[in-house]
Amino acid sequence: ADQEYLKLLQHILDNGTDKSDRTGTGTRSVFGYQMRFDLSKGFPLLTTKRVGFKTVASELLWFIKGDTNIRYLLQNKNHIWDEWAFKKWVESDEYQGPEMTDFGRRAIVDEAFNTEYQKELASFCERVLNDDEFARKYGDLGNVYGKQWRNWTTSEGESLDQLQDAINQIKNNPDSRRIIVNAWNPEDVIDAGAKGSKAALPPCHAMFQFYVTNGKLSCMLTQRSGDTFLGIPFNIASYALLTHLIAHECGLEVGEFVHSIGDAHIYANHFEQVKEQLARAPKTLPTLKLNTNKQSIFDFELEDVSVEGYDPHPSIKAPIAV
Ligand code: THF
Repeated sequence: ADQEYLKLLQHILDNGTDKSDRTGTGTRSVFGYQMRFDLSKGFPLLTTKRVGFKTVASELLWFIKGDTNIRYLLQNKNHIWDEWAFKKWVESDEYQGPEMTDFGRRAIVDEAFNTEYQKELASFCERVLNDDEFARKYGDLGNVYGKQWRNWTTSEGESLDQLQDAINQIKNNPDSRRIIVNAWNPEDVIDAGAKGSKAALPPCHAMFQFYVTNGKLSCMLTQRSGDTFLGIPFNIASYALLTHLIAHECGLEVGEFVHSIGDAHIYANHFEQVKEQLARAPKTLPTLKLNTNKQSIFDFELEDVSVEGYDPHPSIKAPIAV
């Protein structure tokens, strides 16, 4: 798995074009890239840097529950979505604290501001954890993944459970070429991130499709935009875990995870980290352990999933672009 991923990093460094972006950080990027991971050869959690499996798993279980409020993530010490909820809070009329405009970029370049920002962000997380009313209002990211997967609202006001439908199709009509879950809802995406919008940001992993052959379940993800150093390792592990969970429920073995990316980029402030990772030798992949007393993916909790034999190189820190 590492080889396939390292090849993408090298490909972007060698062939990408330097391009400005929404966050003002600057990226090097390529357009249109596909990776394949044979899930029967080990669980694709990168070994050339440590990737937090519990963080991947709690995020995925949060999507599967149909939850869009970061409170569940915080309860599981998962902080990868904090900035997006925090952004809604500091842009609201109710916010009275220090000026936080453009906090993501300023936190990186201004040490004094960063101290103030970290303090403000920590107290925001405390409030989401402890204040129900506040959490309802400001912990929610709106119509993001969990909502679209489990509770897509139709033009008639009905609710669709795309994930349950996909599982039903895998069980009952496995040759189907229509086993798709779509997170890209044009109506919600059009002004995503703007003040008062229905979604905090448009989905990066926009749609996925399942394929069954020879008793094996494969999954292909179509991702519009990929933060190759920070996000992609999470996305690979997340969809690999999802494929395992659904295969388990449906009594299938795992096949391949195919990862298609539109704009695959490396942020300019990740170049040093990427070079460090490229110099490392891949190790043996871990194996995934699922609690076999559970059947339905909707019953799985964090303690029901783990990896065995994970002995990666150390983690490599990098700033996230917001
Ligand atoms: N925005 C950007 N710029 N990149 C992304 O990958 C991204 N995501 C989600 C939404 N917006 C995005 C959030 N996913 C980390 C990993 C995934 C994230 C956000 C942050 C991260 O910082 N990882 C660190 C430490 C994580 C930890 O706490 O264990 C790492 O070293 O991997 C794409 O889905």
